[in-house]
Amino acid sequence: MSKFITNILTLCFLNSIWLSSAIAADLNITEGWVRAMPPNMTRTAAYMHIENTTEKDITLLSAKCDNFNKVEIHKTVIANDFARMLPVEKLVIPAQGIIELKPKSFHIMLLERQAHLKEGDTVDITLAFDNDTSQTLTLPVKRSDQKMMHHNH
Ligand SMILES: [Cu+2]
Repeated sequence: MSKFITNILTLCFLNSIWLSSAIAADLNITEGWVRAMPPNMTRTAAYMHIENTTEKDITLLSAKCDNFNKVEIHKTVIANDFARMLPVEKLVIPAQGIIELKPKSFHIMLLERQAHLKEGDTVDITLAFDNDTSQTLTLPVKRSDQKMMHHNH
C-alpha cells in the first residue's frame, strides 16, 4: 500500500474518532429500549431519552434500522379517549433540553419487520441529526410491562 493511501486512511480513521466524540458530547442518549413483539406483529416501537447538552437546538431528522423496511418518527395523541399515532417529520431537541421518547408519546416507529424480535435480542438503530451527525444505538428488546414496573415505583 502506498504511503499516500495509508495517510488518507489514517486521516479518515482519526476523523471518525473525532466525529463520534463530538456527537457524544452534544447528545446524550440513554434509557433506550425496543418493545418486544408478539410473533404475529410486524411493527413495534423504540424508546429513549435524548438530551441536548449544547446551546443550540438539534433536530432528529430520520432513523433507520436494518431489521425493519420502514422507520418513522411518531407521536401518540389522545383525542376522545382514543390513542392515535401520527408521523412527525422531525423532532427538535431543544438547547440544554431533553426529549423523552416513551409509550403514549414520541417514539421511533419500526414498521415492516424482517425477522421476529424477542425479549433479550438487541436492535441497532441509527439516528440522523441536522448537525450532520448520526449515532447508532444498540438497544435491548424488552417487554413493556417490565419497563412500566421499573418506572412506577
Ligand atoms: Cu407509532
